[in-house]
Amino acid sequence: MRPMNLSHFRVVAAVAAWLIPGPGFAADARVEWVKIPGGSFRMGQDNRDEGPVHHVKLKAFELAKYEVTVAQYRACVEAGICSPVDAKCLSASGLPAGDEHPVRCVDWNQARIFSEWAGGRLPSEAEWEYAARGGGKKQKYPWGDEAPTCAHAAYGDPSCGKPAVFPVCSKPLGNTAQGLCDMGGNATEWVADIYHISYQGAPADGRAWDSAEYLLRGARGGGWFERAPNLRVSKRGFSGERNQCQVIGIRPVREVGASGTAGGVDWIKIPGGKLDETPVKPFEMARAEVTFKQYHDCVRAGACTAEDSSCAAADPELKLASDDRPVICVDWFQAQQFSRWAGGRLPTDAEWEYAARSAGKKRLYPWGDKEPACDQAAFNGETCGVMTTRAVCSSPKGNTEQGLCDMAGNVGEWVEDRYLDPAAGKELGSTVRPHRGGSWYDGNDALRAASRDMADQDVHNDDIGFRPARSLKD
Ligand SMILES: [Ca+2]
Ligand SMILES: [Ca+2]
Repeated sequence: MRPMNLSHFRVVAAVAAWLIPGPGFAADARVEWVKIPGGSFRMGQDNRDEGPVHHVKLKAFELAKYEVTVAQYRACVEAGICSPVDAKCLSASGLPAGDEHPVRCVDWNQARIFSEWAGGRLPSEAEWEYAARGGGKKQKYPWGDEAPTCAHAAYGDPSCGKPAVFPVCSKPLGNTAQGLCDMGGNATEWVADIYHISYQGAPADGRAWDSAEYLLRGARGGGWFERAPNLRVSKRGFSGERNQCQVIGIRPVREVGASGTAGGVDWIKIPGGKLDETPVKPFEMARAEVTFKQYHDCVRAGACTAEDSSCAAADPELKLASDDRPVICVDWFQAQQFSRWAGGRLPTDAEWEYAARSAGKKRLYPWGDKEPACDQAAFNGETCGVMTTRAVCSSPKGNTEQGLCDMAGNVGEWVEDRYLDPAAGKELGSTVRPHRGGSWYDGNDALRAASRDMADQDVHNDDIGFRPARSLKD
């Protein structure tokens, strides 16, 4: 491990019994996705920050039917992925916060992390407005042009009583043509974009606008306390990225066919067996670490967020950011995004080690017990020359018996599980993840199949990448 990140430290361990099952992802999130057909539309209106009106063309996407509820968010906290909401903020002013009410008091990063856990991401501002217009229609409110009433939206009109949040989808008259609830009012909704004071220079392809003008993030749809004009589909709001306020909640988006077979992954079947005493079912694993080229295909498809390019380019003479080399500087969530886009998931810690030991054999390294040679792995070997990554699968003498490349060295690989403290036999922290196999920066010991390193799930490091796995259908 490179010494650049103090949140990392090495623990070498070989006991698989500490493993706990990975989080259940979308199954626990129970998001109801609504398909929004692609098209082009005129975004905004010529009024202060809502202009200039401009053309945006979008691919089809899927948006959550309703704002993320208190119960959905709690499932993410219980899975160890999301950080808890400030309960005082949620119940401030006597606002209700039952299971079916929209979660609020989440900052932008909490919203992003929930969305990724649910198999999606935060919508771009363009996607949000296109969806609020019932698929890009020229209309004033999510339901059409009719002025808002208490039956259309949870909002702050005095005739509707004391302003309050409602259980999601309580105002079906206000649904969009595709059936999205509460796009006007109830919780305001974070979007992915950095807020800009006009649309001058905004992307025309529906992507989030993420260049910095101010460090504010967009939030759309008005809210439970707002007057009627602020429910209009073009109305823009914003807040500080770290602000947890009583108003703003979450609605995730995902790519259509997010569980497809994209990514050009070469899947290798790994037969079932035992890792020491732990049974391992047959599964498939990517032959190679995911490359920069593969990862950038996912970014272009809008299914992955870009790697940290400043991290990847920190040592330009090492050429780490080459197309055919393993992608680095991606956090655990990005590794998950790509894996889902490719029709898989991250391997469990047990699957990874089982595969590295050529289907569970008792051996130190993928090839046996001999110490690594320079033609078996990209690693910190004394006689191997400049330390850097190699094109994936260019050290075939180091392959496993099933043909997996670079399970020792090149880049360390994120796995799905949380990290358990070997001494205490319990979680080290809900945000710490193992990564396996050692890297171009490590010596022999870290390359052992049983060696386990760890990092916070948010870090982007120049020696951590990943490879996906997928379950075999019965
Ligand atoms: Ca809303
Ligand atoms: Ca590796």
